Amino acid sequence: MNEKIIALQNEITEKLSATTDLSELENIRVATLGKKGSVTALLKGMKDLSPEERKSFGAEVNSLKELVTRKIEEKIKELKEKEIQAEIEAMPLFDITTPANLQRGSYHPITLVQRQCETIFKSMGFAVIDYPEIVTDYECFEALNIPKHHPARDMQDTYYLDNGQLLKSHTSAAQNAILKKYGKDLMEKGMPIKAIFPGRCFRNEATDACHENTFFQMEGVMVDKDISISNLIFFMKTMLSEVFRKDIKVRLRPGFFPFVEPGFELDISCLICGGDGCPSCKQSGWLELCPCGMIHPNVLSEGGIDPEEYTGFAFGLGLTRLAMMKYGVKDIRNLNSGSLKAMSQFTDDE
Ligand code: FA5
Repeated sequence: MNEKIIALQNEITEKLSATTDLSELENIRVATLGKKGSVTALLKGMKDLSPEERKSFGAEVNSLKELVTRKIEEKIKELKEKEIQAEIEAMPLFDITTPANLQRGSYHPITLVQRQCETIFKSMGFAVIDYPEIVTDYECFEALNIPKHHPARDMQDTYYLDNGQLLKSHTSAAQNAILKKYGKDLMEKGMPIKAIFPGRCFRNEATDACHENTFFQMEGVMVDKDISISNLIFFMKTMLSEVFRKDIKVRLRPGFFPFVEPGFELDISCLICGGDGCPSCKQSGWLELCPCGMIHPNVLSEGGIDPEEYTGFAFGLGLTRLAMMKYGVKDIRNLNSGSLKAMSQFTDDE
């Protein structure tokens, strides 16, 4: 190998290994491979050599150029990695003794009343059952004594899927499946069906201070021999007195629902205006809260239960409205606002 080339290679290798920063490395690159660099100068000087010398000298200079290029690339990688490592090391360490400055989360007011109602009903022997939000026309209407084209369907327009299923417009949609699933077994054992099933409901309707298109209900059913309206009234009274823990005015009036007979509307005197009338109660002083009634014999039969032998009650508590009344939320739409600031002010008072 040409001595000049060997000397230059040693000199460059030494400089490269001594380099500790990227800008210095760039200077070496320019001084060797740049236009006026030492390796480039050797290549340029080849024109003065004889053709024989040029061949072997040219091959040696080219391999020197390749070697220097490779070493520079390796050095760039090495220095960049060192730079990142230094940055990481310079970062402050986590101080685990620093007190956490996190905002605590909170339950949504609807979750709070739902849990409270579940506790109340569980303590009275009711099971809590979860049910899907997407149901069939049969579950939501036909099994509930509301055949196709029945005018009662107009009261509950909802959202339909392409496959004919729908978003349930009321939690009553779970009644038939629950009667079928648990009825026979419990009846054979001489035990009542006692279940509540809270869930989200959907209705295609205009919103106002007390109507949302997405809201929560909690259905309840009890079926056994000799169940009567007095049982229904007892459970409604117990639930309301436990939830509000103060005297509230309620009224029971006849109400029509094809799946109960007789049917009632249970209204609560508006706790926002004290019964004087305001937008929260549509100026009536009363808010429809929990329609209920004795399960219609057709609904019991459709659920596989003999209406000659058994009777039962059902109710459909408006959980979202209950949260409004309990927490003094004037407009139901605030409950779906997703505002953490607004919702975090409510706490479980149990
Ligand atoms: C029903 O949904 C019946 N399934 C209730 C029922 C069950 C009756 C069992 C008899 C036996 P209604 O459409 O009235 O009924 O709704 C029941 C309750 O849900 C209302 O009293 C109200 O508190 C609440 N609710 C109904 N629509 C809305 C809405 N758009 N926004 C908020 N709450 C609503």
